[in-house]
Amino acid sequence: MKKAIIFGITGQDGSYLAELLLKKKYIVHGVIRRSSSFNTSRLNHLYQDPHIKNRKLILHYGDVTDSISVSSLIKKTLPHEIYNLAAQSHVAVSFEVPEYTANADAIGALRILEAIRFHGLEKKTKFYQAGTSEMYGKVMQVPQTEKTPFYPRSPYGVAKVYAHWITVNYREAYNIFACNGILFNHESPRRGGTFVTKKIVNGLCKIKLNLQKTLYLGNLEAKRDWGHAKDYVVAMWKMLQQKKPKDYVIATGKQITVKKFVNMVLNELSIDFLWTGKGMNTSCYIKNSKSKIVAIDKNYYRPLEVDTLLGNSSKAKKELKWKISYNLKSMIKEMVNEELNSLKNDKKYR
Ligand code: NAP
Ligand code: F7E
Repeated sequence: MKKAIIFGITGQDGSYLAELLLKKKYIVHGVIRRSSSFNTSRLNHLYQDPHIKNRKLILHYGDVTDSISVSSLIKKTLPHEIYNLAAQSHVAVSFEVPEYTANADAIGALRILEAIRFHGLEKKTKFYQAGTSEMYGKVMQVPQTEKTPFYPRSPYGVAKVYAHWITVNYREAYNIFACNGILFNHESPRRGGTFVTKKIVNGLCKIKLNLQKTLYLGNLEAKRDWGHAKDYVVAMWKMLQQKKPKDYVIATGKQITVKKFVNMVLNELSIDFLWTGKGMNTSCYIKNSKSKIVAIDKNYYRPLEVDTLLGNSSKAKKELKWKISYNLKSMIKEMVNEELNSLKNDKKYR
């Protein structure tokens, strides 16, 4: 029976990956951080009581900024596969907490790789590093491939470039089966509330249900290549099942602006709308009314922006036989439906 350990199991991707691996009959060890409030809501449906014999999902406290906890967890579990999804993953927040972001997102990867080497697990344990399109930043080529040079534009992007290269370095120096997934933005109903897609879906659903008047956003002109997290975790697993460890771009190959994403959500909610103004003065109204439903707040602009991202995942399609099952429309439909249901069931609003 295969054993995997997921650092970052409580996050969006961690929860989908845990589901996938449990379905494939893995024993899944998940690393969670101690928190004063529960941080396991995305895992509730998978949770198994510690008193159950032969349980398949086992949670451990740990933190990728704490070498000893990383090392002892790896020694204790002796996993066949390690997925490093742990990160301070918010780009805007990385400008506010750059040092912590570097510690967790850059050195975190090194700590795991060093533990594999230190415990002599180079031949047994495969490693996946959660890389990101943010490493391309100010893009040097369109669309971006595995060969496109990096030009990160945030402390988050810079930290992830270190994690990328240290993964390549340990692969080449110690023959560890280590892969970098270079994943473009991926979303789902489980996306954290401060990322733009979830924030838009949540805000506009509340407006639809008369629970909120206006949604405040930042730069509406940024273009992103948005896919569904459920499809993207399949690619992570596939990378570790290949004969040779390699790096892969995972993307849809389509991009739209944040503004167009807003339009698609409004259409899904059957709200007729009209945009007015430009730049900071852009607003969106319910058609033929004075209800301003979207406005700009300059606080949501970043010190530096990544203007456009578009991925080419031909290599993953060919070598991993990786396929996408969602398109943007079906993903938005799922996000909107789940949001409306959860708002309607939320005691706060009943
Ligand atoms: P997410 O929802 O923010 O989840 C991040 C996970 O990392 C959470 O479980 C979080 O724990 C954990 N974590 C944070 N700091 C940690 C630390 N010091 N030690 C241990 N765990 C820590 O992110 P996601 O969207 O699932 O993304 C997963 C990974 O892929 C991240 O590394 C992200 O940077 C990367 N990535 C994401 C995207 C995307 O579009 N989603 C694209 C490319 C790459 P808590 O729950 O306690 O906060
Ligand atoms: O922003 C703009 C913002 O925070 C997308 C992370 O998963 O994907 C994610 O990073 C765009 C940016 O994602 C708001 O300026 C406008 O241009 O949803 P986001 P991100 O920065 O692309 C990459 C691949 C990762 O690896 C990261 O971990 O939307 N935007 N108005 C806004 N963004 C936010 N958050 N909030 C706004 O109000």
